[in-house]
Amino acid sequence: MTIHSTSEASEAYIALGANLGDREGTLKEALIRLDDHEEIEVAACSKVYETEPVGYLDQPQFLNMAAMLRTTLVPQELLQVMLAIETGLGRTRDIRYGPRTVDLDLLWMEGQVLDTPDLTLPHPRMMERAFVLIPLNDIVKHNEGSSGLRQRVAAALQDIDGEEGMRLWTSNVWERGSEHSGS
Ligand code: GSY
Repeated sequence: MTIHSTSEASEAYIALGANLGDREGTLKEALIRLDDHEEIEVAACSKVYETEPVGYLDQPQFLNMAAMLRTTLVPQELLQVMLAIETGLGRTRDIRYGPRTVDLDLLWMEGQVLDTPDLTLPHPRMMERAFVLIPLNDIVKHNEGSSGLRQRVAAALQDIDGEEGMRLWTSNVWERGSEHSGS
C-alpha cells in the first residue's frame, strides 16, 4: 500500500529471517502481506543473505534481510500485524532460538523509545548481530532521513566480525514499487 500522507507516517525498520521450508518464498510473502496492509508501505528492502545460525547452532542456515516500512500505525499495532503475519505463515514457537518459517523483528521506529514487556525500541540486540546490521546498512546508507540510525549502524559495523558466516543470496527480492533494493 502506498502511504500518501507522509507527514503522518513514520519510518520503521524491521529484520526478517527464515530457516525452514521455502525460505525466499516465505520472506517475499511476508513483504507482500505487510505491503497489502492499508496502513503499511514496504518502502525499501535490503539484499538477502544466507547466514550461519547464531546462538542455537544445530539448525539450518537462515535467509536474512531488512526492510524499511512507512506506516501510520503505532508501534504496538505494527507489532501485532507482524505477529499475525508470522502466525499466518506457519511460525510456531517450540524451541526458543530454534528453527522458524519466518521471524519478523521490529528494530527501530522513528522517534520511539519503548520498554514494555512485549516490545523494546530500539531493539536491544540489533547492534550486535551481523545478520541484522549488514542488511540494515544496505538500506540506511541510502536514506538521508534516518541519519542518526545510519551513524549508529556504521559505528556498530566497525565492532563486528565483518561478513563472516554470511553470503549474498539475492540482491533483489522485492520489486513492488520500492525505491531501491539496497544495491
Ligand atoms: O533472532 C532471529 C532468529 N535467529 C537467527 C537469524 O535470523 N539468523 C541467524 N543467522 N541466526 C539466528 N539465530 C536466531 S535465534
